[in-house]
Amino acid sequence: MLKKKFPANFLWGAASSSFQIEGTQEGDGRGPSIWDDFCKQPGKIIDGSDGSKACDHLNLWPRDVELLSELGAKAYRFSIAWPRIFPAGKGQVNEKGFDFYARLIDGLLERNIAPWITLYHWDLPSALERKGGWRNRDTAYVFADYAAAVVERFKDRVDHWITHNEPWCVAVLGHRTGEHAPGLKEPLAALQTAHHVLLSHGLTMPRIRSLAPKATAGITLNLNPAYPARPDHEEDRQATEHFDGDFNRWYLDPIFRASYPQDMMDAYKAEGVIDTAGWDFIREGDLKTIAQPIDFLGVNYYSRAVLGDRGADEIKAQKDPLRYTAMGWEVYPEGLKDLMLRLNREYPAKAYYITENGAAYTDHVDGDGQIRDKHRVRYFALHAEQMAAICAAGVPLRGYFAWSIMDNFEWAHGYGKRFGLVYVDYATQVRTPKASFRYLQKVISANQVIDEL
Ligand code: IFM
Repeated sequence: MLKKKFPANFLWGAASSSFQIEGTQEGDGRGPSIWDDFCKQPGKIIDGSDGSKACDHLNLWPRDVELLSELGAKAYRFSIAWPRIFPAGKGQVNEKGFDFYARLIDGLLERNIAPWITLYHWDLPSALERKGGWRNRDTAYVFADYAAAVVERFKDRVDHWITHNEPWCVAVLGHRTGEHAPGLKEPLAALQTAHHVLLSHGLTMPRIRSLAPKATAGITLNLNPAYPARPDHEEDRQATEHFDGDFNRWYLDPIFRASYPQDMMDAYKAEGVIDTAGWDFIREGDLKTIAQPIDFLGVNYYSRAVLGDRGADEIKAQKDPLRYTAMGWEVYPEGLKDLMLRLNREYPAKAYYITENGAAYTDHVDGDGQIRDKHRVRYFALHAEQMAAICAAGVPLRGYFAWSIMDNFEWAHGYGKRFGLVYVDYATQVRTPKASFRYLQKVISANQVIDEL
């Protein structure tokens, strides 16, 4: 039997990110970001949409704070849009940007909701992209200055900082597969980006420490436990090891061990990713900088990866919402436990937080206006059960942020994939809590897993 109660101080919250919800109205002084540019390129966003309106959170934030409060959230994880603070990435400050976040932070504090700020959730100022973006080492230093300016401004009110969200996505989706901004398909650029993003994390940590000595700070990684489809096949086992190296260890090792995994360095070289300049972009001392002590590791968990041929039945199962979400991601709550036990063993941290977890499903608004998203309820219930077991196993898992407080702009998928606890009618901007919102509300208030409603 799984133990179903959560520890007394378990932190419950919900998450979002700037570009996905704010809206980028002209006239507010915000500069363009790589995502504004990317959305303008034909064919990049499935439904041809962009972030100009999104959830209009820039204006409707008081309602969103009310919803967080109604949910019972003790914390809200959101990101600051870098180009809203520094429209050109550095130099001139946009005070209106600071004012917006100050209002939001104060609104949260009035309701006893702790702000957890992510400093980078992908909206790089376009001006910096023109100088090479994350391929350019200078960006790491410019990021640390931007981050320090934000921490300096809000250190009296904000005690929790996350430097980056999901460096893998920034590096690989943005620079290797081209699915995300800036849309490059250059494997070497992806490795350079990963390194400079991690370096910027390492440069920023001591800045946070000296500006806000009492604050806690860390980084969020998206991690996917990997499994061979056929454990008795050597090729599946090898593919699993490679996936784990590329997706998980490439980020965990530098942060926790001050080194890149040697097997992956060899693999990238063998695959021809590394050119004649070799690993020049990794300079002496960088890894020591990256491996700054962190107060917590943020973990974004959605699914697992299975490497090798899983057979025709599994392909059919992809249509079954009990098995796969609308993103085509397998519902595999056990993976969360496998992952957290492994992290605790191999990459021990003072604390872990699940900084994202959730599911996209096609929602229907019933005749009575309700959204009975039973598959999402089930998804949360199954993951909550695993979390209770993870805590009971002694892993210092201290909190959980559901992704996402509301439906929003799901990057290259546009507005078609809904992850929200709250349904957003994009035409009217009316917000309606879904059944999953009510479910999580009960879990939070009881601080224990509740059987599905
Ligand atoms: O919407 C994203 C979020 O921005 C980063 N993590 C995964 C979510 C779902 O794809």
